[in-house]
Amino acid sequence: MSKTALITGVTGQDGAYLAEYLLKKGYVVHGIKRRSSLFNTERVDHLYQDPHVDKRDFILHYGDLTDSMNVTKVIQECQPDEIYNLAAMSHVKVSFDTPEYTANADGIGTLRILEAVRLLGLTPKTRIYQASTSELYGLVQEVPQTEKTPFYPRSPYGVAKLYAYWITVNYREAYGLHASNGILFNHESPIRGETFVTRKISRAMARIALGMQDCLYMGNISSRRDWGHAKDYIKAMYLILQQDKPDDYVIATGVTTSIREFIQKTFAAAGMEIMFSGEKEDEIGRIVNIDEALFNEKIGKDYIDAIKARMKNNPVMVKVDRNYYRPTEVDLLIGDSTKARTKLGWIPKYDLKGLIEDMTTSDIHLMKKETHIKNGGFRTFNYFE
Ligand code: NDP
Ligand code: GDR
Repeated sequence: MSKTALITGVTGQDGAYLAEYLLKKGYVVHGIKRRSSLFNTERVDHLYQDPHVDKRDFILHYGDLTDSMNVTKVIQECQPDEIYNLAAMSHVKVSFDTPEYTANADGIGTLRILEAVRLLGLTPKTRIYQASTSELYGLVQEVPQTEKTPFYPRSPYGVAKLYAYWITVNYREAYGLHASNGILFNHESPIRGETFVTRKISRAMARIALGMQDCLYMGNISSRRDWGHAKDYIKAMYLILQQDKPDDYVIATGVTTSIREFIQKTFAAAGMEIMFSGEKEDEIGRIVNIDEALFNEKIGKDYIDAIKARMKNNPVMVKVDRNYYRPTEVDLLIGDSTKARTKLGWIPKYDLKGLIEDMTTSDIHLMKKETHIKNGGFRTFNYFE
């Protein structure tokens, strides 16, 4: 008998990779998608199955974590062996604009799932994974951060996730639910949301190299993150739910990098050397050197003259815009995932270089497609968020 999994947030970065991974393992995968005025399933369209086909193994349900009745109904319908609760308003900066909604979806949403499992009598059957986050550490109390490091969240998102973390622990202790937290540090990929910093940088690098964008406007580029690849991190989620006993695990690479360095590494991946000067809001990043062979290989010979002219006439490619600053910032994250590596046997395949290579290759390809569309006389759009 194949196992059944329910993934909330299946249309998101992690949900899409996890769905693909579980389907390959022979699972029947149910996912919750939100109703939207446009199709919003691009990341899982390759997994889509016609509802008229018999014996589907990938089934989408309309739903929303802010709706208890819906959450309970979907869980009752699919009777899952495993629930991966990945749905969330996941953007830290946006959570300052929508704090109440974020608390409802990210905090109480988790409670709705736990309570539904309990009330439906599924406690002995259903295991639950809660998408906890390194944002819980916020103003870090210890370096590196482990499962024992005290939390100090710094955003409405972090605070909502703090509730979700503890209610998961509480339901485990109070009712014996197999409910676990994965405290995942930042993880990225070619399908990362375009407004998160790594994807914003990777897209902008490709657009600038292809002459489609002038400048990359950034917020605080001094903060440091521990970045891994989403493909590695969804495997940790799966492993956490395969353990006999529920528990909480830090998932991280143990390497921390500043946003500034990430920009430099991303441009360098296509042969462009960026040098920074100035301070705070006056800091700028200029292109100071081009590795022609690498640029030609990654971007194409057709674009080399334009980038050389750019270096001569208008070398500033990165500027700071304080609108991207956050009211309270998380300055430094670096995780110690020894527990996950020893107990789960989790070993990530990607390092930062591999991650950047994967993201930039994909975004260069995507932006070249956009140049073809533009050259064909059609309009293309860019969103500066
Ligand atoms: P995404 O933002 O890519 O995906 C979030 C998903 O949640 C989307 O499918 C989104 O739907 C859905 N969603 C949002 N609000 C609701 C709601 N009210 N009801 C139902 N579904 C909703 O996030 P990631 O894939 O990057 O992250 C997955 C989870 O892991 C999130 O909970 C995030 O907070 C957490 N996390 C992520 C980390 C990371 O670095 N990526 C690190 C640590 C934790 P739609 O597509 O319609 O917007
Ligand atoms: P984060 O990711 O807040 O860590 O949350 P994000 O990529 O948004 O920011 C990382 C750091 O970059 C700085 N930054 C900018 N960020 C964005 N988005 N845009 C900018 O222009 C910019 N300039 C500088 C930020 O200030 C921050 O310091 C992510 C999300 O996936 C959460 O859901 C998840 O829980 C955590 O990672 C772990």
